[in-house]
Amino acid sequence: MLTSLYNASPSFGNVAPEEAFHVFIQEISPICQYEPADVCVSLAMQYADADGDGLISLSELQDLQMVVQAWSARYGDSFPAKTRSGLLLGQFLVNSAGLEALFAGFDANNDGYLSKEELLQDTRLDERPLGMVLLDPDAVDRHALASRFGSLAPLLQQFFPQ
Ligand SMILES: [Ca+2]
Ligand SMILES: [Ca+2]
Repeated sequence: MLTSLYNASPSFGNVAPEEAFHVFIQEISPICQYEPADVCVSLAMQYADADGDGLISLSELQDLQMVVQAWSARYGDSFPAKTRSGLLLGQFLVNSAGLEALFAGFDANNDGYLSKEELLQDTRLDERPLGMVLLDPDAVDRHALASRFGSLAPLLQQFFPQ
């Protein structure tokens, strides 16, 4: 099991945040591939939750976005083409929708924090790994999920043929 050593907090010894993130990704990848989705989601949340209050604030999400950008700029060339295009698509969607709007779309109780329940409000987790759950139309309310992307919703709907 991972420790909370790897989180997005600025002080991680002398290691640049994108290096720490690179280590984290290598550790979490097999877990997310093979373990039940909840384990993967919990670890990802723990990573983003720099102040350890169990919730994700907008500034924690903005910090994470910067780390991910630095990480893909530094390591992106070594990724397989499929991973690289997935990352670019993800960054495009987040940038286009706007991180703040996206945050608000998931913050169901409007308290300025994202809980795990809010992040997963369109998804029904089971014992399968996250990738399999997300590909299962019966486990994800894709229309609800797409609607959180505001003006990008119609574009996203096209990825989800019903
Ligand atoms: Ca937090
Ligand atoms: Ca909330």
